[in-house]
Amino acid sequence: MAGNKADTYDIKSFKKDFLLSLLEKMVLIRRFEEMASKMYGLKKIGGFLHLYIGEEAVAVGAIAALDLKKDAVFTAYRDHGHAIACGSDVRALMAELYGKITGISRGKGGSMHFFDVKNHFFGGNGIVGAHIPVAGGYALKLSVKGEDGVVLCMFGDGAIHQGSFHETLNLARLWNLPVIFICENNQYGMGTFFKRVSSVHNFSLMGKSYDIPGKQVDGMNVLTVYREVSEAVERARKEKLPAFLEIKTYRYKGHSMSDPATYRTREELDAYKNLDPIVYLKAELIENKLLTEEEFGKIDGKARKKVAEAVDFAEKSEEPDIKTLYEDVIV
Ligand SMILES: Cc1ncc(C[n+]2csc(CCOP(=O)(O)OP(=O)(O)O)c2C)c(N)n1
Ligand SMILES: [Mg+2]
Repeated sequence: MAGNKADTYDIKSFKKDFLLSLLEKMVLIRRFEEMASKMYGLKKIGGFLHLYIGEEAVAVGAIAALDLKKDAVFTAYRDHGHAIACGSDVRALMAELYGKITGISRGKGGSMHFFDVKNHFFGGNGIVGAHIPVAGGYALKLSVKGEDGVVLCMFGDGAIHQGSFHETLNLARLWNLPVIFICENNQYGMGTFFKRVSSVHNFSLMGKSYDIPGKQVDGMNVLTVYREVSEAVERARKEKLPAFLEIKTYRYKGHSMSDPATYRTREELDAYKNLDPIVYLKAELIENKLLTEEEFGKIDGKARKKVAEAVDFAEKSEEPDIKTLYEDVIV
C-alpha cells in the first residue's frame, strides 16, 4: 500500500516558495475537478470525464522535476492534473470540457484530449497505451537532434500489459533515449484490481527485462515523488538513459462519471483518504511553521476563485463553428 511517511527527505532542504507552489497546484487540481464533476452533473459537460482526485501528488511532484522549456509530458486520458501541473490556463481547460472554441484543444478534444504545445504538454490520449510509443518517438527526436530534453511518459496500471509498453521500453533502452516511464498505479484498470490481471505485482521489476532500472515510489507524498523523479530526470539528462518508476497511488472517484465503484470497499477507500496528499503536505508545512491555517485558507480561496472564473469563461464562450469541423485534422 502507498503512503510512507516522510522519512526519505528533509523538508528543510526545500525552499518555502517551492513547497507552497506544490500545495497550490494540488489544491487547484482538486478544486478544478470538483467543479468539473458538479458541472457534469448539471449536464454542462458531456462525454467522458475521468477524475484524478486523490492522485494529485503524482502529476504535481513529477512535473515539478522538469524544465518545461525543454522537457515534455505525455499522459493518458486522466489528464486534468497533468495539464494544470504543466501550467495550462484553467480557463482554457474548463472551456475544453464544455466543448467551446476557446478550449485548449479548440473544443474538439474534451476531457481526454487536453493538449498544450506552449507548455510542452502533449496530451491527453484516449487509447490505453497508445501514447507510450509517441513519447518514445519524441525522445528519439531529442536524441537524433542532440537536444537537451527529457520526456515524462505517464500511464496507468492497465497500460502495462499492452504491447506498446513493452515495445517502447525495448527500443528506448536499445537506442538509449532520455525518457522516464511512469506507471501511475492507482490499483485499478476500470473495475479490475491490478493483481487480478498481472502475474507480477511489483511493476518496478518490469523494466528489468529491458535492462531499464525501476523503482517503486509512494505516490501519496508529493515530495517523495518530486525527489525520486528529479533523480531519474537528472540521470536521464546526463547519461541519456531511460528509467522506469511505478508510483503507487489511488483514485477516490470511480473510473469515470458513470462508475459507482462497487468493486472496492468503503474501508479501502477511507484508508487512502487518510493518506490524502493535500492534507498530508498541509500538515507537514504547518508542523514546520511554513504555513498557517489562515494562509491555507487563502490558497484554497484563490483556487476556488480561479475555478469559478474558468466556469464563467467557459459559459460565455462560443461553441466551435461548423466550418471548423475539418480543421486540425491530420491527413
Ligand atoms: C486499447 C484500449 N483498450 C481498452 C480501452 C478501454 N479502457 C479505457 S480506460 C481503461 C482502463 C485503463 O486503466 P489504467 O491504465 O489503470 O488507467 P486509470 O484509468 O486507472 O487511470 C480501459 C480498459 C481503451 N481506451 N483502449
Ligand atoms: Mg489504473
